Amino acid sequence: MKLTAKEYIEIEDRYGAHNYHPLDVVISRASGVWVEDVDGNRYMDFLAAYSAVNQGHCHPRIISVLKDQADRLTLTSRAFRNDQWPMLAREACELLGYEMILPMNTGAEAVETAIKAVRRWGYQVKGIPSDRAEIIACANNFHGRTTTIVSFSTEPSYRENFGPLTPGFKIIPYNDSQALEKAISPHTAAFMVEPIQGEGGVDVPDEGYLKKCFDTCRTHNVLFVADEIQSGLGRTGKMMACDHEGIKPDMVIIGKALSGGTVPVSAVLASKEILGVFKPGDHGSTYGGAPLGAAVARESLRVLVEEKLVEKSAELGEYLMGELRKINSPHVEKYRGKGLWIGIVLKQSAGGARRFCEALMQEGLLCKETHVNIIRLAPPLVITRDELDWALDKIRNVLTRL
Ligand code: IF1
Repeated sequence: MKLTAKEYIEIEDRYGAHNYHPLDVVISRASGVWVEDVDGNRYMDFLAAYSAVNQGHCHPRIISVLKDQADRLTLTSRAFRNDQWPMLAREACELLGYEMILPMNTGAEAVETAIKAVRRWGYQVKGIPSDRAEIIACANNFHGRTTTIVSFSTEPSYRENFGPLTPGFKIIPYNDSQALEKAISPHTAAFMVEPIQGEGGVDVPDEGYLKKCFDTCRTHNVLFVADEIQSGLGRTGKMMACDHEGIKPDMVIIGKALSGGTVPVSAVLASKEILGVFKPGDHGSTYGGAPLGAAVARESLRVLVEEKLVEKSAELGEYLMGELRKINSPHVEKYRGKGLWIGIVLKQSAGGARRFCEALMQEGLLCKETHVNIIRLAPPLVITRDELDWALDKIRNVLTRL
């Protein structure tokens, strides 16, 4: 039964918990960079579901594999084996250059997996006294919403009244490699960092920051763990954001675009020494490594590579940044980002980013504010130059007219 947007919104607000404050657009279909609402209005998606649809909405090749696998085999549990997970395991390890991979579903589950792995590595390999392992994370991080992960969030609303919180985490300022050097102790198992902070407002650290942290971790036998759930898989113009600094993390966490916006698939990749800490039965999940997700993830990675989406992100991202920087707007403090991932930092006098996102929605462009005064731009990597020019017109319009 087809309802009006207003009716959908009323029903959602009546029955759905209000853990979000979404824009009032009710989307019913999508393809590529375009989405359509229930009233037939078309919008260009400049959020890409927080980089989960890098391959574009409903990519034909990915959907076709999803349908085909769904008709054949969706779930075996890991009590038995299946013919999709081993192939994804090999293809992902070869593509990203790791010995071993552990599959999960959501990003948070993969981050939790990483926490368990580095702690156990700390006790069993590094020799940290039992229950004393520490993990260092950065202020303004975002790594997920579980109670353990929010235990090291610095965003009050993500953690208050969710206690008692999990101990064993130390917070240092982002983009300060000296702070890492000072924070490391003999009990430090790992340093977990987003190569670019997404929720932090597409906060790009100084050139060399990640390399310095990586070297410091090496010196002190601390694992360098990169959360590339949002920054990875082409978003910044490299396959992994850490590639910009030529470093290979001891452990990398991926998710979102790994399954091209269909079913949740996430994973942790590392050496045999690190992932070898898990013995049969120590860890897992019902859908982790399921054939449906594995088949879709295999195709999502193939599309990324064969359609050269990483190169496109670099080339079109550079073009986008160049064009944005030509806009003479009284509201913009600065633009920052890498590849097709850009944050427009507005001045305090601009009155917050939400009203700009609402104005952009009126112009047919969907994007999301973060941290009050930052507009986040992250279109699917399949965007064409013409579509980018269309979006630039809207952005130019709003940034100069509002
Ligand atoms: C929300 C943003 C928030 C992530 C990184 C792990 C996860 C995420 C670097 C967890 C997820 C999503 C979650 C969603 C909004 C969005 C988000 F950063 F992308 F903008 F919240 F901060 N590491 N980010 O970005 O992955 O469990 O969600 O699969 O929770 O509001 P997940």
